[in-house]
Amino acid sequence: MILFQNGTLVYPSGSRSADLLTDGEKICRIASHIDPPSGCEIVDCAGKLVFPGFIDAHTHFDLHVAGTVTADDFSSGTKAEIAGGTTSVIDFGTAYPGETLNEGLDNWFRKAEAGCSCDYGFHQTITEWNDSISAEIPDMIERGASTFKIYMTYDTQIDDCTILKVLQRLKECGTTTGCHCENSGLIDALREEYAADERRRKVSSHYLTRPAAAEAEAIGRYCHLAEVADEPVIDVHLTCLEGLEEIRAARRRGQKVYVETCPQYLVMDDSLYDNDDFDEASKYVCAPPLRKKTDQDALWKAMADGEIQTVSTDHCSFTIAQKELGKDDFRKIPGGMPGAETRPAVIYSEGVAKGRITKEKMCELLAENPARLYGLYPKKGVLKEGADADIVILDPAAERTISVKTQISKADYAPLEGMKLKGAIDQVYLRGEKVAEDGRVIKENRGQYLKRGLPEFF
Ligand code: DUC
Ligand code: ZN
Ligand code: ZN
Repeated sequence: MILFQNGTLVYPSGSRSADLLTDGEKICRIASHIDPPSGCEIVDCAGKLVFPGFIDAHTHFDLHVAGTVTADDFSSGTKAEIAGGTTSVIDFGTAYPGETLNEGLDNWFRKAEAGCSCDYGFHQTITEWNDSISAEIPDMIERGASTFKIYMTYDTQIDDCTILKVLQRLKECGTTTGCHCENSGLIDALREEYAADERRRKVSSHYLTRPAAAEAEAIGRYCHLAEVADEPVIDVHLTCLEGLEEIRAARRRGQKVYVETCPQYLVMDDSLYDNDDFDEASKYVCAPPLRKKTDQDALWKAMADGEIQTVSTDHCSFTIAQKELGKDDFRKIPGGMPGAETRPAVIYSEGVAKGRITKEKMCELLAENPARLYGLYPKKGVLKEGADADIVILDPAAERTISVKTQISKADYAPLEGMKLKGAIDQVYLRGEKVAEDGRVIKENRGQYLKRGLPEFF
């Protein structure tokens, strides 16, 4: 048993000073004062914030992209996550064209055999549609990969006709899907135009060929398809005000649209691409791309106002050498960046410590909402009797500086190198066991598979 004494326990509805007792893998009691049972270990949390373990519902570990594979597999990716306070991840399994959904999921289970240091689950990506794939949706739910992913761009994209059929089928099965929303045709046309001119094959063309309009149009279309299917949907990695306006319009029509954003869209902007040093500028290539400071402000406000439900990483890491695959042509730069170990600390420092959101809102965005939306609640996402004892102790008085030197991710750069953070993730417990302290993993490979239930449409 472990007794966490004198901490401030954080809940979306408000925080409370209380003691928390664990028994094995579970939280067994929460009260304003708990007398230590004999032989129990005591953790003094005075002056600290006690959060439920954070959930990262958007990772790409061991993913093949642009002729290469992400720097992080499940082993290094989940170590990075747990070190930073994330106790559960949901990665995007993919059934590529020609594969059954079951084969795609089997493949992701094999990837996770690399060893997981936090608990892990899968969404399943649908890249084609026919009667037999439709018939496999209940299998995915039965196997715990109960939510899905679709793309409106990349070679994994499906067209509008297919999206509608997918949404109708998922509605029948009581679940939903996230969607990568970007207008593929618009982007392809601009990429061809820019690439035709050798002087415009540089990194900055990446963001200029993926404008906010491409994202907003796709979000609007996705929402309208969902309106026809009468299906709640999830927009992953929202980056911009224009896209948010489309979501507001859908909600005014009475639709349920859940929105995720990521730290990179909150603290970095597109001026980072306007750098003649290829290695520097290409670090930030991801899709959708970084936007403007005005978009960052709109996203922070939307988080505070409850218009955004979750903050995940979209962790998709590459080394500088891998980014150099696109040295002569921006279209060949593998898209994505690392963020697994910094997400909670960055959201605390840039969000809570700067007064943009409350700590209670942070708890909602990084723990309770993803747990509810992705079928993990109340096992995960909340400090409650009977819940898993996934506990993160955050020291608001500590200060840290982000550096690649202490990074666990195999990306050999930190996008936020040198950023000074107020507050630090002090200790991390996974199902009652201390697994990380002060950014270091002290127990590896303790992660278990999360067989998730159906989403809760709150
Ligand atoms: N965007 C990226 O930048 N990388 C991986 C997938 C995605 O949608
Ligand atoms: Zn995406
Ligand atoms: Zn992604």
